[in-house]
Amino acid sequence: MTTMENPTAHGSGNAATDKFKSERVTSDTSVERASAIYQDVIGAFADIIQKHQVTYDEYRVLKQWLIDVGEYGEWPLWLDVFLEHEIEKVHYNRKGFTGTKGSIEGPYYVPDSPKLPAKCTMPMREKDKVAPPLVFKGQVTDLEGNGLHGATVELWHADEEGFYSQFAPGIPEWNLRGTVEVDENGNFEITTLKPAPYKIPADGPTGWFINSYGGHPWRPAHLHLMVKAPGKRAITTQLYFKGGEWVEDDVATAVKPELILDPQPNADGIDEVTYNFVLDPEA
Ligand code: MBD
Ligand code: FE
Repeated sequence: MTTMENPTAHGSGNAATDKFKSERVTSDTSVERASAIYQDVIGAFADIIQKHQVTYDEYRVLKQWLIDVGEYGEWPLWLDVFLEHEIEKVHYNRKGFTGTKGSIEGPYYVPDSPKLPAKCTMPMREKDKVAPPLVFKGQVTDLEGNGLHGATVELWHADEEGFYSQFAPGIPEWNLRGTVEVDENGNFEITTLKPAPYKIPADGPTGWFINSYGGHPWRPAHLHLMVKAPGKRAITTQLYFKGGEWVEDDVATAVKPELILDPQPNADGIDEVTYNFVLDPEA
């Protein structure tokens, strides 16, 4: 069923593809490196085809499916769910971070979200308030624990139905998105809501792919963050909720134990959690 309430795979896929295409991406990969990667990729395909004795029918289904993923605009979704975590691992290891752990960006980041003061409430609709409120506070510091004046905490997350603004119809543009400017000591205190788990659209090729191998389409409830400060390495990460559904079995393989929050009721009875972000110096 397609209604204004129910975003389609086509709709969210095409929105993510259009957003991605609006950036111009390049890489300075050498011919030698491209050749080495090419040979290994084709070699891995050859091994898989021989190991499983892949048939012509299966080959044609693959060809059709690849075409469908493109037509539904689902390459950002499929790639970020099934491959980005491995790229993120390389990024983290190669750069030797010792600060806060990163996690995947996913397909739904939008830059330049509205600026919010250090103590703020995320933009949300009245109807979003059926979700449990969450006070999310902390400090952005360097490796020595000094608060970082001038840092920003960009936060974006799904609503109580698991939908992201700008990628599902009928949601205000910057709903549950903001760029929080920390105070002079690096502190922030954000009131938001606890998002619902995210279900990959079942009516598109990524959903068909998951069904084909008997998998599930769920990501645990999560907050997306990008934390930046002058002279520091920016981090892209996600935070999860202890004991939440799918935390142990994320379809996108993006949960790390260091990134699991355990909010507790504060004096007002509202779930509250402190999480500090530690940024490495710029390379
Ligand atoms: C999401 O919300 C997400 O964070 C990722 C990585 C993939 C699909 C949807
Ligand atoms: Fe997400």
